Amino acid sequence: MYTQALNQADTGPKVVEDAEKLARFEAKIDAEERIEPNDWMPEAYRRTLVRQISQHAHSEIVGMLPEGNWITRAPTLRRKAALIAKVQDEGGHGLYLYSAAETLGVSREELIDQLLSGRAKYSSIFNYPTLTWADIGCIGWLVDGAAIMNQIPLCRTSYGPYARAMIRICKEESFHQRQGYEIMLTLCRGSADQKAMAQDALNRWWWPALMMFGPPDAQSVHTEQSMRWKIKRFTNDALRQQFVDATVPQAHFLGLTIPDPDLRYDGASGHWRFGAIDWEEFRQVLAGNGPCNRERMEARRRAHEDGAWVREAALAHAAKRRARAAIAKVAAE
Ligand code: FAQ
Repeated sequence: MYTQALNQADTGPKVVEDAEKLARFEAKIDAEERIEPNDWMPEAYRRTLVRQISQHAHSEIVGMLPEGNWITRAPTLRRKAALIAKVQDEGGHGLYLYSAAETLGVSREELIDQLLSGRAKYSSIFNYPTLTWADIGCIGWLVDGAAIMNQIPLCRTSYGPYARAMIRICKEESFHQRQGYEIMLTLCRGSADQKAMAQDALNRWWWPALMMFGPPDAQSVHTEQSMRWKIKRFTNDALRQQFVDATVPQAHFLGLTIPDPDLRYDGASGHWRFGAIDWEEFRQVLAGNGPCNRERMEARRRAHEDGAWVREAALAHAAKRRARAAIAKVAAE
């Protein structure tokens, strides 16, 4: 497969050794075995994983902001407790994912620096504002719903630490999705104003949720290679379709209208066919021009600066412990 990429004419010992390593790596992938941190892997595989896992981690951390905005305004104590737990879970997901990325030889500092300097991406969805309480319902229902659709297959991704991290993350995302749907259900069974608020939130979150799955397959730079390496198990378009098929009946149950005049059920294929996505809006959000890009990055930079004393204190504590251990060792000798 990828071995063909090596220069066939060059048969020096290094090249032969690399070809053997590559063949062993490919055989493992083909046999559905996991690649572990100490296994040899092609540099491009390592880079792809660092990119995807770290962007995923950044998304979880930046993703805490839109909902964090509503913790003080949750309508009941029960809603507040659930929302705090959800936002904490997202912080936890970010930390597992940074740890998984670190097993690939990149440091946490480097990854955070990539985010704060604007060199690393995070999910487009978190650049939209949360204007009403119904937006919190929509984030759980649609954003976590889309995240689950994308992430369940990642439990079988070929890199061991990433796959294992995803198992717990998906269990928690499932709780998140249900709490969001339950908020929507409560609003839709409430007053006419509450139902209108739920519809308005759906109108604003529907299309950005579809964009979460990434560009169409024909324009996706990484899908083909990532599918061959079994990092990704499904293409962006396939997952987007699965999400639409699962979500449209849920909207109908709520009595809400999906804001897409072209949406129609195709009985022959069993799929809900949807209208054209505004990819220009997606490009703009990725370029930093979404409604909240600047605000989100500013909040993360401020949090990083505010946390500097914690990092410094932890390092000073670790240095003291090391010094004490060194003195105790000398005294014991
Ligand atoms: N936003 O060639 P592809 C969550 C970039 S977690 C921004 O198709 P790939 C939990 C892509 O990085 C949500 N950028 O790329 C939660 C690439 O740019 P690059 C995050 C995007 O990697 C819920 C370029 O476009 N989930 O929601 C987006 O094969 C509620 C070309 O794209 C994950 O990260 C986008 N939407 O496929 C938290 C899951 N889409 O790197 C709080 C893991 C694409 O070359 C509240 N990641 N790009 O500069 C993946 O499955 C994949 O990375 C995709 C993209 C599917 C996101």
